[in-house]
Amino acid sequence: MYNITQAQPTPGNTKWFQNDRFGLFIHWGTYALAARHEWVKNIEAIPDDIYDKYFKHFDPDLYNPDLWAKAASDAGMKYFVITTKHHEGFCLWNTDLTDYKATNTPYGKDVLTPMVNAFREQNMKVGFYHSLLDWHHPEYTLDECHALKNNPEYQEKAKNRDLNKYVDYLWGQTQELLTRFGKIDILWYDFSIGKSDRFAGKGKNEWRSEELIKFIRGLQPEIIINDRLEIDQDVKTPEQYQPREWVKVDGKPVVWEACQTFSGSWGYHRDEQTWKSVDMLVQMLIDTVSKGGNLLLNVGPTGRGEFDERALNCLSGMGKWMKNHGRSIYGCTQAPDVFKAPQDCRLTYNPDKNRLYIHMFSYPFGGFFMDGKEICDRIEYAQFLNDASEIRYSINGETVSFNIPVIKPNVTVPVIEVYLK
Ligand code: FHN
Repeated sequence: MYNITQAQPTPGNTKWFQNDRFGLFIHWGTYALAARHEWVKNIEAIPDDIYDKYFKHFDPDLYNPDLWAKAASDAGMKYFVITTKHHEGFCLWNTDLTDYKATNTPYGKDVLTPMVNAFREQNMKVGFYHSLLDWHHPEYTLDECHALKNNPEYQEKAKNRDLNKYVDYLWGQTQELLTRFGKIDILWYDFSIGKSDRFAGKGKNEWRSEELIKFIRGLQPEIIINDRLEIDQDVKTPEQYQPREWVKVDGKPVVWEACQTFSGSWGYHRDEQTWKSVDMLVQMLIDTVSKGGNLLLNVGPTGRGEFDERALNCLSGMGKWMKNHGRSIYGCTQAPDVFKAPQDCRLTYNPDKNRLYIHMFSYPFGGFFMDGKEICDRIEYAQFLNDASEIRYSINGETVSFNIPVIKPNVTVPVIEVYLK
């Protein structure tokens, strides 16, 4: 039908990924008890023996991953990515390779297996985030991002470490994660560090990324791997901003996923107030898909094992919109260039159904127009997506004039679904 922009082919299976568009990121670890950002150990340069209090009090007695998965599914999310281990080194599963794990806390149980099962119950794909950084491992060397890089005692303790022993650990835990939990759809490593005046960097040579990627694909051939091993793989991962256009590598469009927080912190942050409105979140999702991308939105669960009220409100607000508008997101992508978005609108397009979706970020008074020969030639029928109520229109020259009601439909972002000839 149309020559639409397509992402470059990928080694992993990104077909479902580019269809599903919308996922949940979860950052959960000992930092949830500090409740003031997942980088708290770094921000406050907390020595291990003091930071240990969070390990010793990790007891999420209200943890019920079925509730998490239901909230995500009801929000319209189709996959999730969980921090199996974040930078502080704490592991959510019963790994054989360290004692710094959930099973050794007062909670005493593996929290990863029930989580994977709960999200699969909701027919959601499974992604594992895994930190390359590790501020707890005895062989992890100091670098520009290390929590204790300025701690003289720790500098002394860390000076003869062998990073290769840590990288062997990284490989070993990767093997555990990719062989103990069934089919894993996404592996989300995080992140490689540039060289600084004081410290060496950690990148593809240190992680042994090329061999690691081969190893991973040998274990899970379809898996999607992100770009943070310092070798581009299946998906680019812009973070905490909205790209202005389809993300490109060497001038060619690629599969991309923006990861964003609801508030200013990935980990649970009790006192952080910069929570995005549902309007803003819905517009971010639409804007992302209008540029051919995915959106991975993050929740930081509490130390009791719950999504807090603020997160649940965001998820349910998005779910309310997605319930009636999901078909302008799923299976959709950037619209063909021949269609020009009306003012304050974003377009998405479903190539299989040949339908165009006009997302109205502001609601005009008295008239709504779309210019261009193509829309005039190809429009066959139009309706509000939320209630399938017809939107009548007239064509004058090369402009379609939509006859929209004065009162905006009671939805976050009204969408006009245009059937094309
Ligand atoms: O340092 C992490 C941060 O805590 C968070 O996990 C984000 C999520 O993409 N990644 C790193 C910052 O880029």
